[in-house]
Formats: sequence, C-alpha cells, structure tokens
Amino acid sequence: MTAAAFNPTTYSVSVGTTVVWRNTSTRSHTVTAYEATLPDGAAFFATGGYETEAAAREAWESENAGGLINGETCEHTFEIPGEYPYVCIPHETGGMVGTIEVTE
Ligand SMILES: [Cu+2]
Repeated sequence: MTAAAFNPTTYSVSVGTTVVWRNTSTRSHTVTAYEATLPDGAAFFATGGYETEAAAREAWESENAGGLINGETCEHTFEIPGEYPYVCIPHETGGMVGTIEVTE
C-alpha cells in the first residue's frame, strides 16, 4: 500500500496462494473485502479480523479500528477461484480499491 493506493491494483494468483499486503506508507489503511461480490463460498477477509464488511466499516467509523499502520502486514489465503474486489475503507472515496484474481 502506498499513501492512497494498492500497488499493484490487480494481482493474479493461483488457488491456494497466500497474499501478503504491506503498508509502506505513513497513513493507516484497511484491506476489506467487498462482501457482496465475493465468489460463491469464499471466505470474507478484513484487517482487524472482522467477520462482515458491515462490522469492519462500523469499527473504522466509530474508532478508526482495523487498519494497518506503517510497516504492518496482513495476509489471506485464497482457496476458491474468482475475482475478489476489496477496499481500504478510509480511502474508498479516493479510489483506494484493488482486486485479487484467483485462477485454478
Ligand atoms: Cu487507505
């Protein structure tokens, strides 16, 4: 993560890959899956360990919780093929979104 973007914006991996995000900027960012567009059967993922997108948004809005600070990482293992759009909640309006493409 840079100051206002995921780099790369789209990242392609094969099934079973663990993707690691690192915050290389001085701003806090979240990695929050867009729950409604997850592939069928795929697990939701979000920094902070929230079980739903609504919970992740509520936590950020109420107490700025769930973000990664400079140097922190998070990871998720992708077990089901498909496209996984995700967002940084505090910078969503600035277009800080990304997609993981998972292929067989
Ligand atoms: Cu951000």
